[in-house]
Parts: sequence; C-alpha cells; structure tokens
Amino acid sequence: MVDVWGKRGDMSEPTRTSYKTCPLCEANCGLEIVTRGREVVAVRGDEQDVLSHGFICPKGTALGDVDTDPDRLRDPLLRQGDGFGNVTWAEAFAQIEEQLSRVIGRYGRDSVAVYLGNPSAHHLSLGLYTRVLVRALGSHNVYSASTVDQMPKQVSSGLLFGAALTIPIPDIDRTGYVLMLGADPLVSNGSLLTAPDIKARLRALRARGGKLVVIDPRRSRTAEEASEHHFIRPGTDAYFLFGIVHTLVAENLARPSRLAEHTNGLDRVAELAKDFAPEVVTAVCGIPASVIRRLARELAAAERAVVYARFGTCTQEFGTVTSWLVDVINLLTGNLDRPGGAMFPKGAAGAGNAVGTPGRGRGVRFGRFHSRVRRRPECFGELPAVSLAEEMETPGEGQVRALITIAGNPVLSTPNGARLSRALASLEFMVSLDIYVNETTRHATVILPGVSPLEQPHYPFAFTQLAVRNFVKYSPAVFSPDPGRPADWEILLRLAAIAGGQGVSDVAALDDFVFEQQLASALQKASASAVQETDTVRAALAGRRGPERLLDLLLRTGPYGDGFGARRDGLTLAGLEASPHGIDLGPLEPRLPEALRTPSGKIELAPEPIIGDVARLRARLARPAESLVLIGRRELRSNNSWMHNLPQLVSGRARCTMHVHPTDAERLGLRDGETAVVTSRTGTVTVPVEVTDRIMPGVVSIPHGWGHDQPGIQMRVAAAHAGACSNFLADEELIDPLSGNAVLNGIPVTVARAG
Ligand SMILES: Nc1nc2c(c(=O)[nH]1)N[C@H]1C(S)=C(S)[C@@H](COP(=O)(O)OP(=O)(O)OC[C@H]3O[C@@H](n4cnc5c(=O)[nH]c(N)nc54)[C@H](O)[C@@H]3O)O[C@H]1N2
Ligand SMILES: Nc1nc2c(c(=O)[nH]1)N[C@H]1C(S)=C(S)[C@@H](COP(=O)(O)OP(=O)(O)OC[C@H]3O[C@@H](n4cnc5c(=O)[nH]c(N)nc54)[C@H](O)[C@@H]3O)O[C@H]1N2
Ligand code: SF4
Ligand SMILES: [Mo]
Repeated sequence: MVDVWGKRGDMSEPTRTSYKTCPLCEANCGLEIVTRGREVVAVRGDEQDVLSHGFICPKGTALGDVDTDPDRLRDPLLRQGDGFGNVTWAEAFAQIEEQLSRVIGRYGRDSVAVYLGNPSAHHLSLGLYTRVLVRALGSHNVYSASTVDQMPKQVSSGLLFGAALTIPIPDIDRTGYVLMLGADPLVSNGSLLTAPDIKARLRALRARGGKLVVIDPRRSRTAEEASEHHFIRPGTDAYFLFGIVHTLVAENLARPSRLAEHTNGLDRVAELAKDFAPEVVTAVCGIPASVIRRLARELAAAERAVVYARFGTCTQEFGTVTSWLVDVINLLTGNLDRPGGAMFPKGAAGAGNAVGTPGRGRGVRFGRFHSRVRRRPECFGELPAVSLAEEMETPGEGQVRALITIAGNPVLSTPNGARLSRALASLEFMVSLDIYVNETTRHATVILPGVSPLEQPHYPFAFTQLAVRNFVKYSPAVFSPDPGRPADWEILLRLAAIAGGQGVSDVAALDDFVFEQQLASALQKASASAVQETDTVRAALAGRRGPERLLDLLLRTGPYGDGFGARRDGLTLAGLEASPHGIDLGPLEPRLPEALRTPSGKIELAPEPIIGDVARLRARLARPAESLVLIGRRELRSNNSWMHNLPQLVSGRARCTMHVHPTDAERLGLRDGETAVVTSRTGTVTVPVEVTDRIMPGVVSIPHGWGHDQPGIQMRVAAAHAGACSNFLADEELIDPLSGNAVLNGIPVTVARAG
C-alpha cells in the first residue's frame, strides 16, 4: 500500500491506495482503490494487474458505492412482527441457537436446508467456511445457485475427466477460431472463462486473421463483434452440435491424435452421431444443414480452434448433453488440451486436479441420495434449487422447516420465485447471512450482516482454475471491519458450532479444529516434492488465523508451493502479499493425462448417464417447436439480482424490458414502449416492450434479477426501479434431468398487450 497526499476533502488526512481483486464477477479484474479514512475516493482499474492490465467495468467502479450504500446492513436484525429490529450480535446468535436447535431437535437434521448464493463462490471466507457449516449441519438439503447455472458443465466434466472443476477453458489468446454458443462475454465479462477485457481479446483474435462464430437466439453484444452469427432455436444446441459431430465422423475429419490413446468410448460417440445428420437436426435447431457442415469443416481445418459454450447452453433441457458435446468436438478436432484449443488451467491452491495422485482418481458418482419429494439425484452433494419450495411445502418426515441462506436471493434467482417466496413465509425459522433486506431475506427470522466487500480479503480459488492464464492474486481487506463485529468466517464458524450442537463456542478453538483437519488432508495430497513434518508446518503457520492460515497452507502444499522449505522460490502467502498486482504463472500448458482423476485414468468420452440421455434427445427430434418461448439476457450494469440499489447503475433508461422481434410484435399487436402481459404455466408479469430485430422470431427475452416491488424489502433505490421478475415465469418443473439444473431459457409463454 502506497501513501500519497490527496487533493480532495480533509487535507490533514492522507489518502491510501490499495489493490484489490474485484469480487463481483468471474473476470477477477485488479482494482486500484483510493481511500481516505473510511471513505472511498476512487476505484480504478489496476494498470499493473497481471491479468486485467487496467480493465474495469461499470460494476467494478461501483464497488465503493456498495460499501457506502446506506441500505447495506451493518447490524444484525431480528424479526419483530412484520418488520425487523436491530439486535446485538450476542442476541442474534442466542436466537439462532435457541430456534435452530429446537427445529433440529424436533424434526432432525434434514429439516434444515441451506442455500448458497453466487457471492459465496467469490469470497475467500465464504468459500472456505460455508463448507464447514454444511458439514456440521449434516443435512441432505443443500442447495446452491450452481443448479440455476453451470451444474451441467460440472456433471459432464466430472464424468469425462473425473472432477467437477476440470473444465476445459478456451485458450482465446492463442486460438485462430472460436465457435461460441450461449455466452455473451462482452456483457457478462465471461463465465467458466476468467479473461478480463474479453472484447480486446476477441478483437485481437480477428486482427490476427482469426474467426469468431456466435450461436445465440439473440444478436448479442458479443455477436455484434463476431465474424458470423446464427440464430438458434432455444434449447436445441445439442442437435446443432451433434450435427457437427456427425459431419466430422461422416467426412472422416475426426483427428483426436495424441489423446486417442487416453480416451475410452470414441467409437460409441461416432455410432451415436449417426442419427443426427445436419439434414435431420436443421429442422429442430433452425440452422441450415449447409452451415452446420461448413462450420464442422472449418473447425477441423483450423490450425487452432475451440468450441466454447456457457450459460445459455447449460440452462436448458439438454444442458448436460450439450456441455458434453462441446468437449467431444474439441477432442475430435484435436483441440482438446492443446494451445489455442480448450485447455486445463492449473490452480495454485485447492485445485483437486493439481494435487493427489496424477492421472487417476476416484472419479465422480451421482445420486448417492435423492430429494425427498421428487426423488431427484444429488450432484456433488447438492440437490436442485428447483426442489426447494416443494421440500418446504410437502408434509411428512424430512420436510424442510428451517433455512439458512448464505449470500443468495433465490426468490428472484430461481424458477417460480413466487411459490418459493410463499414457502419461505411458512418456515418455522430462517437465518440469512447477507448484506441487504431483499426479496429473500425479508422472510428471515434473523439476518446477520456480512462485512462489506471492501472488508473482505480475496483469493479467487475457483477462478484460478478457470482462467486463460495460470495466475495467483491475493488481496487483503481494504478496510478492517468495525471493531466488535465478527468477520464472515467467524460468523460461519459460530453457525457451524450451533448447527453441530456445540452451542456458541470458542471461535479460535473451532478455527484450530478446521485447520487441523485441512492440514491432515493437505499433507496427504501435497504435490510439492517433499513437504515438511506436520509440526514444522504448524509452526510456520502459527502467525496466521482463519482463511489466511488455510490459504497459506493450500498454496504452500499446492503445485507451485514452497512445500514449507522443500522448494526454493515456491509460492507462499507472504510472497503473494508482496505482489499486490498478482503473479503470472504463465500460459496454459497441456495437462492430459496428468490432470485426469477418472478411475480408468482415461477420458471417459461415452459415460453411461450421458449416453442414456442421448436416447431422450433422439426421441425429442420429432417434437414440434413451441410458438413463443422466453429466454433471458444480461445487462452490463446489473449483477444478478443484487446491485440494483446503486443509483449510478440504475440511472438512465429502464433495462428490464422485453425484447420482441418486429414480426412477433406485429402479430401480437405490440408497439415499442407499450406494456406487455407475459404468461407462463407458473405466473404472469407485466413488462415494457422493446421491439428489435436483435432477437429471433418466436423468442422473447427478459433479463433476470428484477422484480423489486415486493413488500418489506429495504432497498430504496431498487424498489424505485423495480422491474419485473422473469423467474416468476420460469417453471420449476423444467429441468435437465442429469444435473437437476433449471431450464431458464426456452420457457413457453404467451404474450398480450396490457389493458
Ligand atoms: N431467469 C434467470 N435466472 C437466473 C439467471 C438467469 O440468467 N436467468 N442466472 C442464474 C445465475 S448464473 C446465478 S449465479 C444465480 C444467482 O443466484 P443468487 O446467488 O441466489 O442471487 P444473487 O442475485 O447473486 O444474490 C446474491 C445475494 O448475495 C448478497 N450479497 C452480495 N454481496 C455479498 C457479500 O459480500 N456478502 C454477503 N454475505 N452477501 C452478499 C446479495 O444481497 C444477494 O442477496 O441466478 C440465476 N438465475
Ligand atoms: N453484467 C453482468 N455480468 C454478469 C452477470 C450479470 O448478471 N450481469 N452475472 C454473472 C454470472 S453469475 C454468470 S453465470 C455469467 C454468465 O455469463 P454468460 O455465460 O456469458 O451468460 P449470458 O450473458 O447470460 O449469455 C447467455 C447467452 O445465451 C443466449 N441463449 C439463451 N438461450 C440460448 C440457447 O438455447 N442456445 C444458445 N446458443 N444461446 C442461448 C442468450 O441470448 C445470451 O446471449 O455472467 C456473470 N457476469
Ligand atoms: S468485469 Fe467483473 S471483475 Fe471486472 S470490474 Fe467488472 S464486475 Fe469487476
Ligand atoms: Mo452465475
């Protein structure tokens, strides 16, 4: 941290410059944050950041506004009648202990559900300590935003490569050809693809003579940058991709080359593709057969090419099959695990595929338990978020009576949010760790305010495993939390102690306990050539507590770690602290077969669950298309449901509008600026109309995360820019059965003019 004299305000107080990785999205940009006392003076892109080189987006700039937002919670709240009253931390925990223990005592552990929201993946403390809470609670009812997002990709990656986060990442800085489906990184800034300033990276691709082809039912911002864009009927990407696989096989273009000997099931895949000739699938997906064939040939001929698919291809009926086909094509064209293709990053800390025995592992197993009401299988220890409401509403042994939410807003973020909202109102007890009273937390009995994002340390565990370059960055908190209040990891440890029946115990002792467990496991799996004795490690980490102690342990026993002295110049947390702009660990390198963790030590290209689902895909070939379906979209100045309380992000034109194609508008009698009434099986919303040919006929689009007109929320700016909740239209009955992931795109709707 550098001290300089500021120009603004109280000249007696120096300004301070801190560097922090932005925790808001997967791009993980480096921020330069200028503060004076407890005030944020400026937030800029950090020019020296090893990954983002100064890039920043409007949300990153607004991070200071999150910190100062008067509606952001500072004190614990306890339900009092229809509202909330402030209580002390001690009172809040006493209430939780009394009520949670009562529910567990009376109905058993499964009667308490947990829902983990998206920010839990972005904060060091939340990431490390929610696991402790979940384990201590011992309930099968664990839910997260993963099943309204990327679970299909994790399931297919788990089956193919042996671990949920062994996900191939498009090496966009070195490729010559990108076929992109269901992603809009110019707006989202990338997902399962940490690559800040994607616009510059895609422009560089085209400048070096490369090609970007985008497949999307909308002409998105990313599609506008593309060499070529094709509309696709929502939910039909698996057909389109199978058409490509068919062509590669039929025209003898498949060249798995080096990976052939490390792959099981190649013949099986070729056999399956026979039924999906471009001439057959074109009627379903709406992309001409000639285009499908040409794209297959281009992918095969390109020296370095990659298929990349994301959110829009996961949140559909065949999400897992689609995710699998992406990797199938990358493998068949020889682009898996080679520079310029789809590659596996090597995370420095906590990466399952970078520690333990190289090249082989336990693989994955799904369905070890099932949801109670509809018998849906767990994936990676989670049940589908779409099941949450029915588990609360349906009486019987194991009914959910209490809920813990950690940084999540499932009322606005999961299908049929209106039903979930009613179910939450019927719970006996609910506790939320959150920073706002919003559509979800308004139902809580106790709300524990998490610290401000600027009071959080940062280390992006997941995203170092999903980035276009290998990198590490650690940022300490910019501000210390107010004295007397617990940090998020301490809150989670206290909740864990209560859930585990230990009462409100000594946090330091619990922290030691968690550390000892992690120590034993880390030393067992350590990849550093020779890690020291346990006592040496303990002594070396004696000065650290909480998340930093765990992080230092994982870094030092990780693939680049110093092994506590075993490897000179290896990574340590102290080394990261001395490198506030991060450390670049180089371009991605081929990692197969070493990164595999399947029992066979091979890529399982034709896993049984997926093969089984292809039969369902085939059976659906003949199904007629719906006449009008709803999809979503993201907006640059919005972040899921929770940043609408910041004036600078919601100023200007309303962003929660419905896009409709001129021909549909004409047919439905809708004019630009008018209000439409949109109805699905689950609900009705009214929303302003935007007529545009940027969306394909037969499809309408409404962004998610809006609908702040619900009573009792304490987000004044958001309430004044309420918008409509697209998830009141999304149907909790529609899922990708393999992963349990919600279908958020391709929802049948009817539309009429309001009034
Ligand atoms: N129809 C439709 N639905 C979607 C999507 C879509 O595209 N279309 N997208 C889906 C996706 S990809 C996702 S990830 C999910 C997101 O689903 P959720 O994670 O459930 O929803 P968010 O809006 O991200 O809610 C984040 C919550 O965390 C709180 N919060 C923010 N920062 C902090 C913090 O620092 N500490 C604490 N303690 N709390 C914090 C916010 O107040 C808010 O309550 O939504 C999904 N839902
Ligand atoms: N500004 C902003 N940035 C964000 C977020 C945000 O809310 N706002 N959320 C963050 C989160 S949690 C995530 S997970 C990422 C997601 O980031 P991305 O994966 O890039 O997802 P989206 O931006 O939603 O883009 C999905 C695209 O899929 C298209 N689509 C819909 N249905 C289909 C289909 O059936 N087939 C095909 N081929 N395309 C389809 C949509 O039109 C849309 O353009 O964004 C992150 N970044
Ligand atoms: S792109 Fe994402 S990480 Fe970068 S500043 Fe914006 S919100 Fe933050
Ligand atoms: Mo997400």
